[in-house]
Amino acid sequence: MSDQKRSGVEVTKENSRHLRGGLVDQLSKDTEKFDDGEKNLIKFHGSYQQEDRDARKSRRGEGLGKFHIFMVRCKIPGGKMTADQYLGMDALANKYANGTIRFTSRQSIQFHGIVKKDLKTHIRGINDTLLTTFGACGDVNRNVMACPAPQPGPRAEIQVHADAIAAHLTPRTQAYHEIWLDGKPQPESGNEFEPIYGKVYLPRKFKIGLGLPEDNCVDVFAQDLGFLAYVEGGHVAGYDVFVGGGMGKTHGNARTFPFLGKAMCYVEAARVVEMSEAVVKLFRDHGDRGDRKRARIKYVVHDWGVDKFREVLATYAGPLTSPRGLTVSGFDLHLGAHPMGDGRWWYGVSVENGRVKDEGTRRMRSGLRAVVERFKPEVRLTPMQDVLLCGLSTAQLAEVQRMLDEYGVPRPETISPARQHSMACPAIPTCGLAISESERVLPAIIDELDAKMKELGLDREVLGVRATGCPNGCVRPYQSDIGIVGRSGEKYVLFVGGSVRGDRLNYELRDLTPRGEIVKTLEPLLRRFKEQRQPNESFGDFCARIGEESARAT
Ligand code: SRM
Ligand code: SF4
Repeated sequence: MSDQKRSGVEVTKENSRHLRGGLVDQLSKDTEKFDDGEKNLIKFHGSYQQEDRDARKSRRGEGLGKFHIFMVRCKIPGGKMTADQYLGMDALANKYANGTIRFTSRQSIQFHGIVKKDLKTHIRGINDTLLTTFGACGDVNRNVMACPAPQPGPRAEIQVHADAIAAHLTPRTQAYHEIWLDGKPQPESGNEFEPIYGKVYLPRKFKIGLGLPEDNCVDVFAQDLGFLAYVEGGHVAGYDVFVGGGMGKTHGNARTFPFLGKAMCYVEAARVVEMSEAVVKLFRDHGDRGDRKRARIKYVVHDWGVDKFREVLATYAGPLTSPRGLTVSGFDLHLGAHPMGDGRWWYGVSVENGRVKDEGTRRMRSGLRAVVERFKPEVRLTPMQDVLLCGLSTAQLAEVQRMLDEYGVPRPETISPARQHSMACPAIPTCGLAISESERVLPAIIDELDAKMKELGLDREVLGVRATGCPNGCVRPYQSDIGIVGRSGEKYVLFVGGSVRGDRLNYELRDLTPRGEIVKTLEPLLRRFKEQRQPNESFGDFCARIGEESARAT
């Protein structure tokens, strides 16, 4: 492809000497931000240059420019970490970040509000706990998701596969080590061999998740590459392989759209890493390197169709076996107390929108810190931005519950199903792409929705509500029962008709819905659901059954 057709980021990557660029030099300078090229390169290292959007107006009034801050994201396959690693993250949140920890929709941790002079120390601090930020963002394979429930058998095997895929797809460049961990440049620095990615890495981000048919908590169909386990004799024998899932779209650009992964083949468990490499290489060679808005593998699948995609995939992976036709039947939040199968327990704590903070009497951050310090449980982050405390004895479980009560952390059974199943992205104040509020307004929308559901006698209904501040879809809103997507300031696009199973896209109910009218707009449909639902039918299934036109006319 000629330089004219390649996006600017492609040129930056190619000239970066395997992701180094001028990062060492610019880190040593007393500036608040990076130049444009390096601003793109730090993403590969797990950080985004952002602006404190709350401060924008007052700074402008004072004649000041943007206040630059940095987001740092870890890469934690399957969200699995030790107690000490969690405590390390907790300590860093105060030292250099804004005093909160943010659990993400891909089972990881983000920090916000770090200033440039602290960035290196912060990233080094994460590495001191043996976690990393390398490849958490950027045009490489991102955090690999896996069902976090700590159970022997298939789930434990899925975690092993997730770890193996993550390790295999980690870039080989030593740049990260040299820049953030004070590794000395080696003679081969900048000329390393990247056997999977090559010199310009991938056209865009790439995401992998592994799930189970009875529990699609990782949203397999939203992944660029999703593996759905086929279990035989209590073990994962292999996976149906889905390619092309993705959520992002741009308002008003019909060439961009959310898409669910398509079943391409079946692969034995022993070949899951090989298959991942094959799909990644296909994307490397055939993804769009000119238009970053269309540079996802979902558009390759969409534009080629499944048959051609399979044909080309076979040239990378060898002859393909037909998929087994696995479908998803369930979804689990993994909250509350559950036996691990070996006499111990895990306790799942619901964290509203993944934000771990102390606020008034609800001291989530202190409460989690106290129980993790005392009992040293293994910590698992979930794809729903929640946390599981694992390996507790029966006595410890009771004590954990008692302590969390003391810190004002609500027990899962006291939280409405709609709130438990809700997610929001950070949006304003940190995300530069946000058009509308999300994390800061969803709790109040859920309050209103809960009240309405109660009035209608529907308050025990499982209802997935996902809100984002723009159409990029960071909490996967286009598969949920109710999707709320930022459109313009106080106005949102309202979607209905998905499912917590994640196996169907929802549809637009109403564009430009003022925030204050979201629940009012849903009310007639909720009433109709109550009257006309079929036995055990969920709200999303009901909306899908009656269809778009009928729903809009309600
Ligand atoms: Fe995302 C960009 C936050 C999961 C699709 N996402 C961003 C950025 C980095 C904004 C930016 O580019 O400047 C956001 C940082 C906000 C902030 O202040 O922290 C951001 N995305 C998040 C997180 C933190 C949302 C959350 O509430 O948890 C999630 C971090 C996951 C992680 O740990 O790796 C997050 N983002 C997702 C997901 C869900 C998933 O992967 O399962 C999606 C939809 C799936 C997909 O990729 O299609 C998603 N994020 C996007 C997109 C749209 C990409 C596209 O194909 O068009 C963007 C925009 C972009 O890349 O240019 C984006
Ligand atoms: Fe930002 Fe949009 Fe993602 Fe929300 S959905 S975090 S507003 S990019």
